[in-house]
Amino acid sequence: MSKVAFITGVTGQDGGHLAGLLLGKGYRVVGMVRGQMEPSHPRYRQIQEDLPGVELVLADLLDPAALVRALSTVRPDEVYNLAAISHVGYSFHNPVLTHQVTGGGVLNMLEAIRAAGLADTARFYQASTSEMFGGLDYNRPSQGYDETALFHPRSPYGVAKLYGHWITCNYRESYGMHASSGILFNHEGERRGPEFVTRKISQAAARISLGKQHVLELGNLSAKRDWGYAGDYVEGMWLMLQQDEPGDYVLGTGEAHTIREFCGLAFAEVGIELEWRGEGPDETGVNRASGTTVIRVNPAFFRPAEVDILLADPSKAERVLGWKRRVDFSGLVKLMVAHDLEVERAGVRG
Ligand code: NAP
Ligand code: G4F
Repeated sequence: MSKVAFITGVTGQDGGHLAGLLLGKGYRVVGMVRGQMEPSHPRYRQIQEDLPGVELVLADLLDPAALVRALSTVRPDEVYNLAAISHVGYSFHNPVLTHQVTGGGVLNMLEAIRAAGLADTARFYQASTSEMFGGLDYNRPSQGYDETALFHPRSPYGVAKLYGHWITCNYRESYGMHASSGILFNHEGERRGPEFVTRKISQAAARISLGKQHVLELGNLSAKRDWGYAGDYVEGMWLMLQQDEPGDYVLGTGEAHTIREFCGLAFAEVGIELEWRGEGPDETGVNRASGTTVIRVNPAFFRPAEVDILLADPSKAERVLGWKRRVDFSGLVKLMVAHDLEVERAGVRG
């Protein structure tokens, strides 16, 4: 009998990578989708074409009864809760919804597992985040955040995720559930949504090199992130649920780079050498060969509170899970730009 996995957020970046990984391991994979369309609707054709074999079930993190129905029918061995409002900037504009979905949604999932009678058998993964650390000076960004570092979230998203993290720990301690929390640093790739900075840059580099776009507008260029490849991180999620005991694990690379550095590598991939001129909101990225401005700052993308630096110390995951990232920073930029060049040349969005 093959194992059964239930993935919320299957239409997202990580959901796609994880579904592919689990199908490859012989799992029966059921992905939860929301919205008013039936799972057979063409909107979901992309998942089904991309990952044939993923079954879809209709429910929403905000609808507890629908979650109980879905879980009672599927009766999974492993539940991966990846669904969330996941964009930090958006969470400042819609904090109440973020609190309900990204925070309260975790509680709805845990309660639904109990109500479906699966608390003793199903293993649970919660998608926690490095945004819970926040990155203030009195914390310890220079040595990297591990599982014992202090939390100090800096956005409604980070605060909601912290609730999700602690309620997962609480259900593990209260009901003995095999509930694990992956504290994941930024991970990117060809499935990343274009609203996140790395994909916005890789798409723009491809489009500008092909003459389809002139300028890329960005916010804070000096923020540093610990960026890895999403394909490596879903392997870590799976490993967490294969352990005898549940636990919390940081996944990251141990290297942090600025948005400026990401831009420099991405534009170099399409043959544009960038020169940075000016400072603050007047800073621009200029094509050194042509003298044309290809990047400028738009303060509309600044956040009310910023996380200046995120740096991981993933040594527990490396030691206990045997997890190791395979793709490094320059490899990540290369694969994203190569993908977007192919998509833009073919004239379809992907
Ligand atoms: P993503 O691409 O933004 O995907 C989010 C998913 O959540 C989508 O499938 C979305 O479905 C679903 N969703 C949103 N609201 C929902 C609701 N009310 N009910 C059911 N589903 C809902 O996110 P991701 O990058 O794959 O990240 C996966 C998870 O890891 C998220 O929880 C994120 O916060 C967390 N995380 C991500 C990173 C990272 O760097 N990627 C790092 C740390 C933690 P629709 O298609 O219907 O919108
Ligand atoms: O790509 P971002 O929007 O990702 P952010 O805020 O780090 O959040 C991502 O990673 C978290 C893990 O640490 C996840 F939990 C979360 O779900 C999400 O996947 O922004 C990265 C940095 C920020 O400092 C932002 O201010 O890039 C800066 N930035 C500069 N210009 C921009 C832009 N971010 C976006 N989205 N768009 C810009 O134009």
